Amino acid sequence: MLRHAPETIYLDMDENGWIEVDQLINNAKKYSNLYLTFEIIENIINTNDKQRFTFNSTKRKIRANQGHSISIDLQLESRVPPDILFHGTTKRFLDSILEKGLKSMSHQHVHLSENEKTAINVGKRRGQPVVLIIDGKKMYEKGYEFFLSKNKVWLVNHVPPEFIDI
Ligand code: HQG
Repeated sequence: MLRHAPETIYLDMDENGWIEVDQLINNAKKYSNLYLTFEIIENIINTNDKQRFTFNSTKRKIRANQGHSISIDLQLESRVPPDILFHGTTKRFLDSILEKGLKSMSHQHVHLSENEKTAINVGKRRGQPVVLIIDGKKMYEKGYEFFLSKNKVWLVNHVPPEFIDI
């Protein structure tokens, strides 16, 4: 609901992905039978394994840190990426990726990580994992923009094949 389909429970998401916590609590109960309280939400934010969500400074609003499929502006500043980044995928996508590059597919961005372990886990979700090594340094030098989400996922719009190694 915070990343893909806020309309399913009639959430008013602003252009930066924020939703009023009170509305989330009320609408979750009314339209989805999901029981939430402020304490439950706070607990999720603090303990979520990938730190997917965050409060604004007043704790009256909540949003996902990244991973949206809907078009919102996280207002991230572009950053200098590490020289090497990783992307986890699976074998059956390889031919297409090596031909067309990494595309954002169902998400707003291509998701990259600083460590290989994360990429292995991401790839495992889809079958036998394959880890792609991305030349962040060369991409940056060529003018590609990189963003770092609050939960440390590197985001980029596209990775052309010439920057990808297996
Ligand atoms: C692949 C989860 C064919 C790409 C994870 C991936 C992640 C191509 C899939 C986060 C392609 C897209 C994102 C091309 C890319 N041809 N296949 N040209 N370009 N692909 O779900 O990175 O739990 O949109 O390799 O842990 O798998 O939701 O991206 O396999 O961090 O927080 O197409 O989602 O995080 O899949 O996953 P996705 P992803 P959360």
